[in-house]
Amino acid sequence: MPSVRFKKILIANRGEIAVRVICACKDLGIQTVAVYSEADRYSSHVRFADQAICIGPAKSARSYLDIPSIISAAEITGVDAIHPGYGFLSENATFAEVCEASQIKFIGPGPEVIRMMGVKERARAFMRELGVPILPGSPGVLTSPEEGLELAAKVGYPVILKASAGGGGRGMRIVNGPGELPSLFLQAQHEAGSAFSSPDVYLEKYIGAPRHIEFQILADEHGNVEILGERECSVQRRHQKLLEESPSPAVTDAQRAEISAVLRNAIAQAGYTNAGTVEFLMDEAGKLYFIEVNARVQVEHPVTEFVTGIDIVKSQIRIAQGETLSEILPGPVELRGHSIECRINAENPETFVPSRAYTDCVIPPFYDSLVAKLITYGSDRAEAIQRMQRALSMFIVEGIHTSIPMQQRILADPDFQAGNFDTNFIKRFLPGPK
Ligand code: MV4
Repeated sequence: MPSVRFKKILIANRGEIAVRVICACKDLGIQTVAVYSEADRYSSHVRFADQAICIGPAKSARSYLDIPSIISAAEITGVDAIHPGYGFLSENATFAEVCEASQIKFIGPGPEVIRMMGVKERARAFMRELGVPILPGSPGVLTSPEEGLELAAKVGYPVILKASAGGGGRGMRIVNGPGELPSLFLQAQHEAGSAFSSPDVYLEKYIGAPRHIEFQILADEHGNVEILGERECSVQRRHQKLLEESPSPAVTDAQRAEISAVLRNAIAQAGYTNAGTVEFLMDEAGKLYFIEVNARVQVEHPVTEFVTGIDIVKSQIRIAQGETLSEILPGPVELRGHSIECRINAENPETFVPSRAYTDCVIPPFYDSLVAKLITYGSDRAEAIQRMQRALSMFIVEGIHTSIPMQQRILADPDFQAGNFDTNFIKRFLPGPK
C-alpha cells in the first residue's frame, strides 16, 4: 500500500516530457499543474494540464531553472509532489532539498544520492568497490600533471581527462601521449572550472570506438531494485542521440544477467531510489565498463517500456508514493521483442542550426530542438527496423527541416541493419571529411 496518495503533481518541465508526465498522472487519476515560460504560453503541456502557471520569461535561467518561481507555483497550487522530467532541474540536488524542506515530494532520488552521482569520480570509485567493472584510470581527482603522467604511463595512451562535475561529453580532453598531457590537463581544469564551477578532473583509459550502452533501473524506497535491461545509444551526433533501441544488438544474455546482478546490489547499496540509468561503454572486445549514472528519467525511456511492458513514469510516481516494486510491477522483469526510437529534431540539414516554425505550431528557439519521438516495436529487431522505415516514410512535418532524412539513411545502412556500429558510425552520414 502506498504510504501517501498524491492528489496533485507539478511538472517542472516543458515539451514532450511534460506531456509524458501529464499522461502518467491522468492514468493514475492525479491532477496536474504545468509551469511555463512566456515563450510556451501556447504549448501542449499547458493545454493538457489541469492548471498552468507562468513562471517567467523565455530564458530558462529565469523560468524552468528558477527554483523560487517553481516552488512558489507549487505552494500556490498546493501540490503534493514535483516531477522534474529530464534536463533543467532534474539532477539538481539543491532543488530536491528545497522541495523536501517545503514538504513537497521530489519525484527522483534523494538529494544526497543525486549529489554523489553528480561527482563522477566518486560514483566511479563507489561502483568499483561494489564489483561493477570500470575502466583503468585515476582512483579519484587528479591532483597534478605529474600524477596524470604517472597514471597514463601505467594504463597506456590514449587516455581521456574528464571533468568531475561534467557528463554528457562536456569538458573532456583526449590525450595521445605524455607530451600533450600537462597542457591538456590545465585546459581541462580551466574549462571544468568555468563550465561547472569545479576544476576537478579525473583520468580514464580512452576507448576510441566504443558503443554507448545504458541500463535502466527502478528502485523503491524499501531497498528493492530491478534492472529493466539496456538501451543501445551509440547513434549520436555531438552527444545528441538520434536513434536508440532496446535490447542492444551487442549485449549477450549472459552479459546482461551478469551486469544486472552486480548493478542490483550496487544500486541498493547506494541507497538509490526511483528511476535511473547506469551508462556503460563497450570496448572493441565487447566488454562493458561503467562510466556514469544519470539520476533521472531519460528521453529514450519508451524503448524500455515497450520491451518490458513497464510504464516507467507511472512507476516513478508510485515509488515516490512509497509503494514497493512488488506492488508496482506485474511480475518478474522479462524482455520481449525489440523497440526503436527516432528523435525527430527540428534542424537545418546543412548547418544543424535549429529550424523554427512560425505558423500554427511554434518551436521556440530557446530550448532544445526535439519536436517528436517516433517509437516502434517488433517481435525482433528486423521487424522493429522495418516498421520504423515504414512509419518515417509516412511521417509528414511541414514548414521545418527535420532529422528524418538522416534517420532514413541510417536505417537503410547494411552495417546498422547488421547491428555492427559504434559511436563513430554517424560520421559517415555527416558532410565533411570522414
Ligand atoms: C569516453 C569515451 C572514450 N573513452 N570515455 C562522452 C559522453 C560521456 N558520457 C562519456 N563520453 C565518452 N567517454 C572513455 N574512457 C568516449 C566518449 C564519447 C562518447 C560516448 C558515448 C557516446 C558518444 C560519444 C561520443 C564521443 C565520445
